Formats: sequence, structure tokens, C-alpha cells
Amino acid sequence: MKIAIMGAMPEEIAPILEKLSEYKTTQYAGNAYYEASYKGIDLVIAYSKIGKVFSTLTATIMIERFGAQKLLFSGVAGAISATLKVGDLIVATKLAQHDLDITAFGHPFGYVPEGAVFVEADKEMILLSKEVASDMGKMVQEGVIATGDQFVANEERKNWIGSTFHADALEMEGASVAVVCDALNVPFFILRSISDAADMDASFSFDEFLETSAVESAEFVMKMVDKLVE
Ligand code: 3QA
Repeated sequence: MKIAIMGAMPEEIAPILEKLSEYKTTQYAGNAYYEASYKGIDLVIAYSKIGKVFSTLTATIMIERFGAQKLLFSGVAGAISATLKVGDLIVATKLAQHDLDITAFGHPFGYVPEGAVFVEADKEMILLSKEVASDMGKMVQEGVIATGDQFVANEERKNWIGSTFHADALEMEGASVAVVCDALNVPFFILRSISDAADMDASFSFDEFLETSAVESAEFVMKMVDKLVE
């Protein structure tokens, strides 16, 4: 079995690479891909760079070129739901692109013909995440994640995304990765730890908590991999 673990920023995969004793680095299409064997299975790990386009490229390459059969994303997110605080974990049940807009033609936000507003994450891995959470004695909230090519640092925009998509958290890569995995029939799991509240203080909070929140997420994702290997 080959599992892809991806992040968007170097900080999001660094804690994962640290856990591996050896890996092989391949440069491809402007990114580094790290391959390792871990507890008898193969891993491919990469950070995509920020946003929907780069994350689409990386997810596609991990599947098509490196042969990944499952994909787990680890990273940070801005909170929409008031119950999500810095460091808390959210597992995506489904994801939408909040900046996809052909509403001028009477379509809902996030929709294009032959697409869907929401793409659902793999139910088995979501179920597994509950076991991991209880093993670790951690709380993990399930919820909707909204993705767009914007760092949201504005209460009004955040609330609009929250009410339009019933979203609990927002980020810049999940939904594009979801579209790729769905199209290629690869089960995927998207986990994020909160770094900020997508409000006027978001950039400061992000800078302060990126590293610690990225570690929270990465540790959980590695425990997910451990469960998948069992
Ligand atoms: C933001 C990162 C991008 O990969 C999406 C973090 C956390 N808070 C968010 C928010 N709005 C949207 N997304 C997020 N990730 C990159 S901008 C900072 C780059 O600094 C999730 C996320 N409020 C680079 C140094 O200049």
C-alpha cells in the first residue's frame, strides 16, 4: 500500500519528515517529493505551496506519478465555528470551494456544471479518526471545510463563508485536493488544526501558531497512518 501525506507549507510536513529516519527526495514539477518506507508500507510526502492550483498539481502527481492509493492532508486552518479554538483539530466531512462563483447564471456558490458544491471525504478514515482521537485522549470535531484562494482576515467574509456553506473552518487547499481524489477514486482524509479565527487578528495569530498547530495536526495524521497500517 502507498499512502500520500500532503501539506501546503513546509511547516506542515516538517514534523512528519522528522519522524522518518530515511527518505528519498525526488524533484518534480517544481516541488520535492519525499518517499519513505514506514512500518512496512510506502509513504510519499510533499508540501504543495499555497492555494488551490498548487495543491491540485501536487495531489495529482502524488496519485498519478507516485501511485498513492490513499491521501491524508495535514495542516492548519482558520476557524469559523466559535467552538474551534487555536490548536483544536477539525476533520473534514465534506469540502467546498467558497470562491467559485458562476451565480450570475443562477447556480449556487461553489457549483459549476458537472461538478458539485461539496465533495465528501472518505467515511472509513473519518471513522478511524474517532478511534485515534480516543486513543490519544483528544477531541476532534467533524465539520465542513471551505477552501478558496484567499487568506481570510475579515469577519464579514468569514461569516459569509460560514453561512453560505455551513462551514466550520476555512483554508486554501482542501477542496481542490478533494476534487482530485474524488475524480481519481482515491480515498482522502483532511485534517486541520486551528491557527487563527480568520478575523482582523488572523495574520498575527497565524504567524504565532502556525508551527505549534501544524505539529498538532501532523501528530494526529501519523497516528492515523499507524492505524491504517495495523
Ligand atoms: C496561509 C496558509 C495557506 O496554505 C492556507 C495557511 C490558516 N488560516 C487561514 C485563513 N484563511 C485562509 N487559510 C488559512 N492555510 C498562507 S498565507 C501566509 C503565508 O506566509 C490555512 C489557513 N485565515 C508566508 C510568509 O510570508
